[in-house]
Amino acid sequence: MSDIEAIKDKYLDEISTAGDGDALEAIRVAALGKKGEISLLLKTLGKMTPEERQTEGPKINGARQAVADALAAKKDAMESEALNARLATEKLDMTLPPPSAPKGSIHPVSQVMDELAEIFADLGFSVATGPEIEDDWHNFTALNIPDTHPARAMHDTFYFPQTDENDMPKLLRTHTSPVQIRTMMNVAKQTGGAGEPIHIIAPGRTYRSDSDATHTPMFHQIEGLVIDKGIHMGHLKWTLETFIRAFFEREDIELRLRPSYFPFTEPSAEVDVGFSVEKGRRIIGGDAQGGVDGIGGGWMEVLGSGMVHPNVIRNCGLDPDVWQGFAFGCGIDRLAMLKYGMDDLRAFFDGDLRWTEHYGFNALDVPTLSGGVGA
Ligand code: 2NL
Repeated sequence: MSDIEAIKDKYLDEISTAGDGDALEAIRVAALGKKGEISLLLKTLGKMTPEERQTEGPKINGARQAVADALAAKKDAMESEALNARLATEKLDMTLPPPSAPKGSIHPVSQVMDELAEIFADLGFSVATGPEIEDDWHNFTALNIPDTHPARAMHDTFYFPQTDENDMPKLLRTHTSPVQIRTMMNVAKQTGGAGEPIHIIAPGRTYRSDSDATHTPMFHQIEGLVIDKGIHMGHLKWTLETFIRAFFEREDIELRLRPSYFPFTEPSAEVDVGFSVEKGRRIIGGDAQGGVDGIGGGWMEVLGSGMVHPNVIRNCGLDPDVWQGFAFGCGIDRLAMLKYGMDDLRAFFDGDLRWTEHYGFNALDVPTLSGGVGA
């Protein structure tokens, strides 16, 4: 056997027993690298006689090719062996839950608004919306609020600077009532003043220049309006009772209507909800008159309401002798606090992620009546 055959066999032998990629690479460098044994042999071809070259050339080139082929084949074999080993040991368990992706949460105010929309949809109410920047007329005048009413004073209402004296003063709505005003006016317009029944709720942002532990300059309100024929206080009380019981998810909640005054309703009533005390905490519902000496129960004011003032109906272009109705209003933030147990209103609007993560709701937990609102 010639030298070149021996060299080739040596490398093929080494290749066949190489244990890993590093060993294989070392063999490649030793044989076919720049200063590799076979590379050096190839260089000797130049100094040979043509006859020698004719016999040695094919042998050396054959050896180079054989070693290169063996290296490539061994590399392939190693790789498929490694892959087979992984396939044999690694398993993907499709039944495991997927890794959790970062996700946001639904703010309690949004959750409560969705709950309210769901509860009132079941009673035949639809959701109405309108602009947050309003004018004097829709926010005050149409609602029978006289020019001298303290609610119009600068300290309560955010007014925009007036650029033109002839423009109506613009302001941030102080309640969502202008939404009902606009709805009634649209109905009057579309029916040529004849009118038709209205059952709406108007949830949304409202603004007052007020800021302390229980008041933020921006807060959320929901108002409800029913306009129909022969509507009376009994309809109002039943509707509020049904709403409050559905919202707090218990049947043993008493409502107490106290005579009150609002310019836009007559008669007007403030609505108290009965609470009881459990483990030192006030719980909506239960025996409001239980306990001893007023400890163990009581009444909490949560709503304002009344029969829509005839002037308001008339201001919107409808005939108050034909159409009557009731209306109510309450703070959404307060409802959320009472239901979900937050005690500081200001935290609602601080934007602290720790708060929203704690009190927020899963986006897939859409409130439904069948699932228990807020379940
Ligand atoms: C409260 C009192 C109330 C209304 C809002 C209303 C709206 C129209 C006509 C008549 Cl368009 N009334 N809304 C009525 C009574 C009370 O809210 O204490 N809110 C927090």
